[in-house]
Amino acid sequence: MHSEPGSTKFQIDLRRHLRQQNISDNLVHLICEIAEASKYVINAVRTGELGVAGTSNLYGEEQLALDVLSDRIIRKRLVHSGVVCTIVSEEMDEIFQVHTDSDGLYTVAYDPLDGSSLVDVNLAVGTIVSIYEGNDVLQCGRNQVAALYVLYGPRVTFVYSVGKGVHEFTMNHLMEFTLTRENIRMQPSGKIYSPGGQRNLYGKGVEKFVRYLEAKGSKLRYSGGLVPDLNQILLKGKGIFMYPALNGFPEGKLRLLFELNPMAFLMEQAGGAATNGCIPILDIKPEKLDQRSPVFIGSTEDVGKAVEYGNES
Ligand code: AFP
Repeated sequence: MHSEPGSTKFQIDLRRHLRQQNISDNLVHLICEIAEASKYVINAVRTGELGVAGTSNLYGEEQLALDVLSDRIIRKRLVHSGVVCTIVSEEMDEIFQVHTDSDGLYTVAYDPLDGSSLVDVNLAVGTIVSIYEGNDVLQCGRNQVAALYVLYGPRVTFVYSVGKGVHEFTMNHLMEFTLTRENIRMQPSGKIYSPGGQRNLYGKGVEKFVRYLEAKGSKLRYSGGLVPDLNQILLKGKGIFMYPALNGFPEGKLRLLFELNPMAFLMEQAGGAATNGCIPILDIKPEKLDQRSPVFIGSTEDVGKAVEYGNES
């Protein structure tokens, strides 16, 4: 079980916790720099200009001013960290090479403000980050050395894993991240489901899976923001999020490099599962930066059922 707030672990700050994970000083520094950058993103989310930027992202989608501002904040921090060789962002059209030599340095893939279109209706949004060694941006997600997200909700939380469990930090009144949950664990099944995409475009198998979930008493919880929706399942320790293949959209919507690989890494580290319906998300070999994939992610038994139903003819 993970530790509850109020225990002695409550006072551990992020840098101290990272140092206990037996990882490189460069990786400790990099993750702390991302945490620092998130404090400026918070300010942008809370007070920044809303509206469109007049540009489009890697996927050809219209960018909001907040997308561009958040991306610039994080990228600048990564470049000046001194430990990043390569950067890819959902909001940038191409790979950003910081150093040609990758020895001891990291590649960072990130979505600076996932769900940004929810800010103007005051719903929670987040930053999602994937970290790899070396400068190959198309590695399988299983190669990640770290994954994390920052959730800008009623509280600001920072959830990370470096392959040794999943841990949550909460920002205090001094804007410091202190440990609030350690070694977050998933139960094998749950009664929350988070179904993305238009229901009328679901395949027959997925439709039957949703009816199975409703028959077992699962409740629908869906905000349209991947970070808060998955954070709810992770922190409650049960349930399933899905954004399946849709009729006409066989790859679904969610982005492999910037959303699914980091979230799948965290979920597997918490004892959950993440699949595209056939193989684990983390085993998909990316072919292109803007690759999308269907996803079922959460409690192992629920994900297993999704695969069973999905494979029904
Ligand atoms: P944006 O970052 O373009 O707002 O998309 C957010 C997202 O990728 C992810 O956060 C949600 O889970 C998903 O889209 C919601 O998609 P639908 O609006 O189609 O349900």
